[in-house]
Amino acid sequence: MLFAVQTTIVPGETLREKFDQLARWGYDGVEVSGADLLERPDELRRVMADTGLRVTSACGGYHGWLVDRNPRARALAIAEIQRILAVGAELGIPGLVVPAAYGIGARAGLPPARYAFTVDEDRALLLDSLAQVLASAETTGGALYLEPLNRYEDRVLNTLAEARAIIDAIGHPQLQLMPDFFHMSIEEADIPASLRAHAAVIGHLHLADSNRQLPGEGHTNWAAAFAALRDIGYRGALAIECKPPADPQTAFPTALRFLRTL
Ligand code: LER
Ligand code: MN
Repeated sequence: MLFAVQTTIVPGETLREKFDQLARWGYDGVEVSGADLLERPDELRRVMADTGLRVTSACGGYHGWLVDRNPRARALAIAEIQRILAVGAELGIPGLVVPAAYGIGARAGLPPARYAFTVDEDRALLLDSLAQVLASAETTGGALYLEPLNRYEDRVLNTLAEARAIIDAIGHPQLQLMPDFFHMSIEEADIPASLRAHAAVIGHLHLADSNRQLPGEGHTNWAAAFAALRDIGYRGALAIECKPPADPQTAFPTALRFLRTL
């Protein structure tokens, strides 16, 4: 397993400072923003070559969403995601993390909540967007890691099972599942059981504890979760995406030591 950290939560002004910092702490890799691939691919290529750190993935960093009621915003998301995958494939970055949508509505579920959308319409938009992205990804290469978010951040995909249904409906090897432990701590009844159930399509993972702090700082049962990952033979990357710690110089090395004990 490769342990990575998102650049957004690592101290440093430049990509190089962040990569150097992660290498000093002993992490295996980095999750960059999709914006790095769109806006500074040459700088990223140089930093990757100089530090030897693996870029395990990109996450976000484009405009609009795959499910967006504004057609121009959805078209922009599709075009930028296609471009990120193409540049990523050139740089040897395996894939991009994409939620269906972020921050454009919740599915809180308690009465008397009412919604100005239907799940079927959202699902149709998602299937159409993914088909367009995958059509170009077949030529360029690069995987799409589909990420369910908790009900307060995304109204479309909240559970691994909901994302799996989309992945199965499309049935494309470049479309894979991206479980995030923070979202799972809200939405999954049994995290290890869900990881086992969807093992066949997991391409990447996000790490944060139940309170979105570093792994080891909340009440997630990490021993049980990693037992499941070991049992399913997961050999990919796990990228930390959490609230920036108050004391990064101590907290990030402590979290890595904790993860390695698992
Ligand atoms: C947002 O909560 C999140 O988990 C990100 O990974 C969205 O892609
Ligand atoms: Mn995430």
